[in-house]
Amino acid sequence: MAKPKILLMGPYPDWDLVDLENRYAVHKIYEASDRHAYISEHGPNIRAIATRGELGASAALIQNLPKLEIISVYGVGYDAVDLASCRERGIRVTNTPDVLTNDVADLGVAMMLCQSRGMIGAERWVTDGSWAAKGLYPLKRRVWGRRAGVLGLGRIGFEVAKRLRGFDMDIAYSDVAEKPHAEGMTFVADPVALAERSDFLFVTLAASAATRHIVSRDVIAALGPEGMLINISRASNIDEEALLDALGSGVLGAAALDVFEGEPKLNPRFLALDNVLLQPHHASGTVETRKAMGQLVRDNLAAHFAGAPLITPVI
Ligand code: 8YV
Repeated sequence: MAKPKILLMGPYPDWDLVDLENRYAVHKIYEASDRHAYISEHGPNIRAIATRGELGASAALIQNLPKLEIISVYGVGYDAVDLASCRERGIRVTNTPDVLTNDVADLGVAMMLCQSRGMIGAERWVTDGSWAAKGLYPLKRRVWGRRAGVLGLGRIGFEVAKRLRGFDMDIAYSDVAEKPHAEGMTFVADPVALAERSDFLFVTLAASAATRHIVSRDVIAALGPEGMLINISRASNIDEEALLDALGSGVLGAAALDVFEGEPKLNPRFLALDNVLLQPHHASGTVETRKAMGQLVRDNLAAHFAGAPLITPVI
């Protein structure tokens, strides 16, 4: 029997690619110089898409794939997949929850520590000779015992909060409703009120049209000149222009960001700021987690083509 044809939206490590190429006729759209021509040629026979969380599948793409049955997302976030089109056509969607939760939480907390203690600048202070020439490194701000806010107490937000407890922090959270498992944390429904009572605000909510710019100009101003915003979710959750304005003017103290509008191309205004820590969307980027994510992508595809229940279905 002919191998099912699948479309890869972005590159995968060899430990996934070898298996994918064994099982499927793999079409790598990211290698095509003319994507429209590529889809016109191969689109009619594509039965599955494997894609990264932040790349996804638009309504226009889905429309050009009449035989599409499943989209297997390499990531927990599936905001880049047009779910309405999938629902309409009965196309299944899977993601990779749980396996990446701890690594994403680790990076969020690491960014808080790194930024608050000025570790990047401190290394430069050593390597550029400032330590020897100028003496002591400027004092930075403490983390332990301070106030943290978690915007979105899902799997990742919960793991962030669990880690913050180890720093004896006063933790509050916002979510659509109070969570039963949030012992020792204060529920604050309004994101502005949450920001007002936080020194560090973690953005950990799944992105959707409903959460777009939930971190608004008002939330950013409420966090204030001593506050730090840490984003390990999606850029769309934050009003990025407002964030850039606030970082530039000192309305907001600092930020630590793993995700950006239009990434991997950043708004150049970010590069001119000295109060932001910039990371290349790698919160899930450990060998262990990426292997587990790849395995789930492949297991979901295999289950689908074997007519078995999907492992981690979204729809
Ligand atoms: C990316 C992510 O998928 O889980 C998500 O939603 O954004 C990430 O894990 C990963 O960086 C691969 O590009």
